[in-house]
Amino acid sequence: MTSPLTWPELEALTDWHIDYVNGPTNAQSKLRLFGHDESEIRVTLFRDNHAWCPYCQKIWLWLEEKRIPYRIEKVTMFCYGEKEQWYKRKVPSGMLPAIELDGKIITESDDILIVLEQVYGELQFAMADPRVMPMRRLERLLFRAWCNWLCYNHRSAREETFAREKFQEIMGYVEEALAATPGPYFLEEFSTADVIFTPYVERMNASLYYYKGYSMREMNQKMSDWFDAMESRPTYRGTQSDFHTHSHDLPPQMGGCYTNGEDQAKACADRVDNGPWVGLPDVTYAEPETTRQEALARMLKHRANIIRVNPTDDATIDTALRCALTQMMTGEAVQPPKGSDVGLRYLRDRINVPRDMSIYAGKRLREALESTAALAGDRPGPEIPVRHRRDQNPLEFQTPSAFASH
Ligand SMILES: N[C@@H](CCC(=O)N[C@@H](CS)C(=O)NCC(=O)O)C(=O)O
Repeated sequence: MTSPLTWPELEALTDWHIDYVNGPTNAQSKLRLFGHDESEIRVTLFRDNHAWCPYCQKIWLWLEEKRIPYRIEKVTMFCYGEKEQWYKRKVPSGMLPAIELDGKIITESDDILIVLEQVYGELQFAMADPRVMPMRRLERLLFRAWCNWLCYNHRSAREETFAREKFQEIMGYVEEALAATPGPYFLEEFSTADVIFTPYVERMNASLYYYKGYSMREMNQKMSDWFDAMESRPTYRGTQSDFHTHSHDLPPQMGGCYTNGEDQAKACADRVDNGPWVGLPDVTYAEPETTRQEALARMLKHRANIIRVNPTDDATIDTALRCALTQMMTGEAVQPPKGSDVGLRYLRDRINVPRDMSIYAGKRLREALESTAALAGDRPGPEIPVRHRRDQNPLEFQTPSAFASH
């Protein structure tokens, strides 16, 4: 094939759609009913636009597991844009997450879960249950060991090793806790304890691979079984991010993430940045058949804004994107226009999972963008900033077309 498909030809290749209101957990939903009537809604969840905030993921997952009807309002985080005035009037600190329950605002993720379980019942066990409390403490211990390893510029190899060993020591306790239950979860059954662990272990798995060359999921058998069990849940799959997204969303949120500079870390980071993405230990469930159709549908929906914000001129990137999408859908490589390598890699580096699409769809799209970019040249895209992510300001996508389906 020498020329790319046209946009209408591409449109004919996907009929991917999901039910945002009653279907599987999805980052794009603004309303969740689970078969209830809209009049039954008592809760609004305020969470960050990009699904980067770990504490928001906790509440999101809990509500999805309990199948509580709720609305979602998305708010901008400081690291990628300006906080909405309407949100500051509700929550003056601007902190996320928050819920509005029967008109009352509640902040602090643990307090939110406690209030929610008073209203809707526990997710298997109460937050204050004597079986849950030690798991909550263990999660915080692991969190601190992770921060101490990842977020400090260790000046000597000795300091770096000490931080790694401390983390591995706490991981050992986590392994023991998981081994002490009959199934793969933190308590006898899936429960609030698993929800509490989810956001940060997902971020640890990604960041330690990228910055330290340490594959948490592959090095800890029980943790690996836990991830596999979580991935069997459509709720978790809907909130699940990938290594690329977290490796680059964490630095501004954490105040910096530091590589140990080892060859292993460099190789891991190179794979996360440049592929191949399929096969990375950020997901192990079998790839659904519709992932390319999903990636295409999401691209079609946002293509006007995607083209507008791209650093390459509109006509060139328009053609180049169609080349990449044609390749993704037909398997045939199409030579993109000269000079489009930078623009294609700009987009490759800014696909966000699960904000834009599911984990495998993200991998397939990155793959198509990279293989097409490689035909045009080897120039990298503009560097991904580490102190802020204003390159991801959601205002750029807030046009009527972006909200057409809501
Ligand atoms: N202890 C709070 C922590 C919440 C928190 O740190 N939220 C961060 C995002 S992860 C936040 O809203 N920061 C303001 C911003 O980034 O805009 C909780 O558990 O809810």
